[in-house]
Amino acid sequence: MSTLRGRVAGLPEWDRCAVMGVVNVTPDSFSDGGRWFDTEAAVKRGLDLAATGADLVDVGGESTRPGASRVDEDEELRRVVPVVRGLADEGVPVSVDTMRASVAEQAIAAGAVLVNDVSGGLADPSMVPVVAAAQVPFVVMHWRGFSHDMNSRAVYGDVVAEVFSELRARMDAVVAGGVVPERIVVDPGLGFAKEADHDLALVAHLRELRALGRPLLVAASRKRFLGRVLAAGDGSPPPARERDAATAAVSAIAAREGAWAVRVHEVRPTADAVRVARAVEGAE
Ligand code: PMM
Repeated sequence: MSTLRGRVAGLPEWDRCAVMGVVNVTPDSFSDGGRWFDTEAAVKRGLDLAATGADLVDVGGESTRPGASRVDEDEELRRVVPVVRGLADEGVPVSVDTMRASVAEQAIAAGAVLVNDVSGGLADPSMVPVVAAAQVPFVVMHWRGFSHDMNSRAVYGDVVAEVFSELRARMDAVVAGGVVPERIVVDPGLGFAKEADHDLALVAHLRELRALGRPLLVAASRKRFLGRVLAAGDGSPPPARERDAATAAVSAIAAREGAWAVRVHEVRPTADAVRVARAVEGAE
């Protein structure tokens, strides 16, 4: 079982694909921006997600939706650190979603057990040294540049092969920077410098990404490619909050393909999906 999904040093080992619930402490994330934009509401949301079946809660203070501009550092710290502390104090395993080393460092001090950097350490040269020194697990996501113009970078000949080799290069750089391989999680970065067809191809070929040799995190939740799959006859996509059943469908597929974890906004349908996938696996 652990050979299928892999193990991440420093984190519990679940007997199925883990569920990471999302709390975006932002006014502008594309799927849930503004809903948990004060500390108390955000902590409560995280506790609810844990109670509904989240194994980890991912706390972020910067929107990475296409076109988004960056939040300043003090504001990101102000948003994220008290929420991390509030959840960690309640015993929830917290991951921090940030591209800034200072935010990662303070979140770790406040109790975060994992750093989820959508830039895989590229956005801030201090990130890898901070993660290496803190000896916490690190999510290395496939990333080609900041959100403000990432759509222009969605150009691939063979998206699966290119994401694979770019992730391998990032993993090597992160290991060279002192993070031990046993603490690395890889993520194809669905929706980041990718069109819907690229995202679908990556979901179809998750098994190949497992050949990177590290546990795989898949974050499809409510993303644009699902909007396109679900679009009405006139091409208009359903709003983000009406994509949770589609998200759970991807969670079941990802779990069957051996993903270590899936990152979702609405936990319950995905918690059910990964349990079904586990039961089917047990019946093989
Ligand atoms: N996507 C978003 C934010 N954080 N982290 C990882 N590891 N992988 C992702 O694909 C990812 C992420 C953007 O989605 P959101 O703003 O709706 O949370």
